[in-house]
Amino acid sequence: MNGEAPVTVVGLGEMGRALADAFLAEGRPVTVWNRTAAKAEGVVTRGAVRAGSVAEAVTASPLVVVCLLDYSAVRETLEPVAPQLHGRTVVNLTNGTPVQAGEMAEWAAGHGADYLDGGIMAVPTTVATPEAFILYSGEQRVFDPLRGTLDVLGAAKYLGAEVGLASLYDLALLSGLNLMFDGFHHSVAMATSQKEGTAVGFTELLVPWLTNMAQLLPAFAAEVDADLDRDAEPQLTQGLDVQLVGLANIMNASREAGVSTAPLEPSLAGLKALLAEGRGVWSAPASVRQLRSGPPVG
Ligand code: FVH
Repeated sequence: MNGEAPVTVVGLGEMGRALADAFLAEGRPVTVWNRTAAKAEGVVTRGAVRAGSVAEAVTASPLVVVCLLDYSAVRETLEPVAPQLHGRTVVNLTNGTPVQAGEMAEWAAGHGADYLDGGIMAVPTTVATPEAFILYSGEQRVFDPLRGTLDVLGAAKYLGAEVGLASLYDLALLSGLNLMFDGFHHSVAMATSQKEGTAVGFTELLVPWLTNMAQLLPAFAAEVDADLDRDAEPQLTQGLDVQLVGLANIMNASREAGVSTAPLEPSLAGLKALLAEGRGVWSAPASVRQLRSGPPVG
């Protein structure tokens, strides 16, 4: 596909508009459709063509990029135009689960369309900047010719043919982010429980602390891989007794400060489960194994 190949963007929410703008900025012919037509006004002013219907939108380009609220919205939008998708490629950047991605890929294949699933690791303001990257999965023969086009939105990272991989990694990355924010909220609640404490002053200490600690993650990750591959003995360990005393101190200090310990309860349950397995030390592989084998909650 060359630099002038047209592209259709279905969905002009915050993210869809950013995607359409990125293609427009590259000088590419862009056709757009959104359920609420008024949201197309800005991108149309900047050069996009507003399609009068979904059918008109998908037939305007060989590549149809979809970014809607969820997969139900995607199905609701694309099902009526399934025949028109034949011979085209759908790149679905809507947030969803690996199972939903698999079902969508099967549905697309059943209608003669190629399909890639994607996970956007960016916010609308960082689309098309060096900060943005987007995960893709699906058949490599579909991804390879589109890499240059998709790179316009943010570095295109191809994860493999298993179509659920992009959403799995997307959601796993978001899980890391959510838990980091939970930690931020809890630690700020503790630090600001004294009248001397300010969130800004505390965060000046938290950011370098977390940044330094994050440097350890690749070494932990290598031990997790070695454990999964060949049951290797981890070297990066700490006594469970030390961990439990440390966590009890954090929780007691939270209570003393009138701050909920709820965000810390899963950590406590994890350490207790390792103890129940007869382990004397904490290690990243043991914690990951334990989470992978634990009963699903909720
Ligand atoms: N915004 C972000 O920072 C994140 C970054 C990472 C990726 N996410 C995912 O991107 C998808 C879209 O998110 P968004 O930010 O564009 O969301 P909204 O601005 O709320 O726009 C939602 C669009 O979905 C359309 N829509 C909703 N329901 C339907 C439906 N039943 N049929 C057709 N279209 C539907 C909505 O249309 P309208 O309300 O304007 O008519 C918007 O186009 C999402 O998966 C994020 O998780 C964004």
